This record gives sequence, structure tokens and C-alpha cells, in this order.
Amino acid sequence: MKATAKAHTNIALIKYWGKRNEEIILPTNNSLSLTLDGFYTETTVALHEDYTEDHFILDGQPVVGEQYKRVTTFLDLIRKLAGKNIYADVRSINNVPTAAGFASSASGFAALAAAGTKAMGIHLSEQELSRLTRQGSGSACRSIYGGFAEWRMGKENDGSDSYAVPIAPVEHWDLRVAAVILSSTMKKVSSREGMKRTVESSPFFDGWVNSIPKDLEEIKEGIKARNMEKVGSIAEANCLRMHATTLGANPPFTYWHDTTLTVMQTVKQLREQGVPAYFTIDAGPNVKVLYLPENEKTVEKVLREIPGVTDVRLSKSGQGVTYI
Ligand code: 2P0
Repeated sequence: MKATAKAHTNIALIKYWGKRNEEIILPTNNSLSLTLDGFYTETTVALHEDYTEDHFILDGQPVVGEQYKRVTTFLDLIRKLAGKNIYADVRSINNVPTAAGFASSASGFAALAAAGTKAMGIHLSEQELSRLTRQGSGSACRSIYGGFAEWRMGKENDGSDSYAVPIAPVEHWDLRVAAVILSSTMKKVSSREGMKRTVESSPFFDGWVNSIPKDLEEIKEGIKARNMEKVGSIAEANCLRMHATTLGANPPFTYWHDTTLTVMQTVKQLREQGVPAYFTIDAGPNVKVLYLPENEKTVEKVLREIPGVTDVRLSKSGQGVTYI
């Protein structure tokens, strides 16, 4: 009747950017990510026989509106699976800067799916849990696993073959990520809206989708060989191609701020000085920098010195979903 789960967010190295089905969240391409131990959500789901609706408290504050609706709609899926018509008290602690380009929805829905199914007495395999989680938020299906995970888009229209699979566990490679925080303000175009606009109107969208299979194949070889240059350069190019699609949309938009560009240039300069560092950017202005443990001090110092950078948070590769 009550369960608590913890899930980490993930950073996509091959991005998910486009849906072929918005209702059950089916993507237009496979994506691949690294789960991060620095950013997580812890969620407790407690079922109450006497409730007539769900309650959702995030960081101590009751949540209403669209965010609340996404949670209750997701709990409806779990209720249907369990065959139980019982409402829940959901309490989440988010250790992720919300809606600033960090996928808090990834750790959020992964933790909710795990705690929710356990509280309802349903036992799912990781694959089944990933498939369910996908319907809360696409990128969340990758957070079920630690280390590197790939979300396979699947071919079916019912979503039965669309879920993430593990690619390499945490122990495989100590690849680090520095989250460079420029602004913690809410972004103007949500990733959901941005993706939709891109699919519907950007003439660059087909080019983006067609570029994925080669990137995926090569980055998986790079991960296997722990080849920083290969993994980093593919991730960087894939990120730039994703962001290029937004400039072609109608109306056009970008998630980048001026400081975003400065961070990108600084990362390139680090490389010119012999420090292997590569950037990737999600649907927000913040930049994530991939680096190796031996370069941690240099990378952190250089990033912190950039005017307009408000914080730098370092993260290792993180574990998959756990029950507490
Ligand atoms: C990703 N992003 O692969 C990409 C890269 C943002 C840029 O997944 O609509 O919150 O809930 O499925 O997963 C952010 O989108 O979108 C995202 P929904 P989600 O991480």
C-alpha cells in the first residue's frame, strides 16, 4: 500500500526529439543516454482507500494544473494494470533543477512508475517498467537502468516494443558529466511543445531522423571501447543537429542563450589545449560537459570562470531505479 523509489535523471548522448504518437509517447528515433548519479527524484506513493482523488506534493508544495494532471493520468495507467480503483498520496523530492534543460521529468516518472506499481502490488520486469514509464515521459524510460541505456523506438503502433534496454552498466566506464547551470528560470518552449513544433514544421526534421542510425551504431562502438573522442564527438554533433531543427521550425526558436555559446566555445578551447571535453545540450540553455576523471579539476575551474555561469555540478554515472 506504500512504496518509495529513487530514480536518477539521464543525459541523452543521442537525443530523443520527435514523436510519432503523442498519446502513448512513441518516438521517431532511437535515443541513448547516460544515467547521472548527481540528479535524482525520490518518490513515495501511499494508497488511501478513503481518497476520492490523488494528491501530489512536490518538494513540500501541493502541485496543481498541468503537472498534477500528468501525474494522475499516469497513475490511471497503473490503476488499470492493477485492476484497482484506489487513489494515492504522492510525495516527491526533486534533486534536479526543474525545467531548465535538466530532464526532471525523467527521474520523476521513473521514480513514480517504480513506487506506484510497487504500492499497487504489481511486479514488473525492468523492460515492462521501462515501457510503462515511457508513457509518463519519453526520456524517463531510459532512467530505469544505470549507466548507458538505449530507448528502442519500436515498430508497433501499440507501443509494445518501445522501451529502453541497458547498453553498459555503471562499472563499465567512469565517464563524468559537468552540468553547467546558466539559468534556473522556466524555459519558454517546453520540450513537449518544442518537439511537436519541430516535427510539424521544420524542413530539417527528416535530415535529423536520417542521421540517427549511423550515430547510434558508432557511439555504441565508442562506448564499448571507452573511446572518449569517438563518444564525445558523436554526442556533440548529434546535439547540434537536434538544435538545428529548432531553427528551421515555424515559428523558429532556440533554447540557447548567449552564455550557452560561450560555454560551447570554451569546451572547444579545452580540447585545443589537449583536454578531452565535449558538450551536449538538452531542451534548455544549460550545457552538460563530458570529461574524464583525471581532468575534473581543470574542467571545473575553467567552466566556473565563464561569466554568466551560476553553478557547475559534477556528476558520475548513476544507478538505475532502486526501492527504498
Ligand atoms: C532527450 N529531451 O533525449 C531529449 C533531448 C530533451 C532534449 O527527452 O514529452 O520530457 O515527456 O516525452 O522526455 C525531453 O523530453 O518529453 C527530452 P515527453 P521529455 O533527453
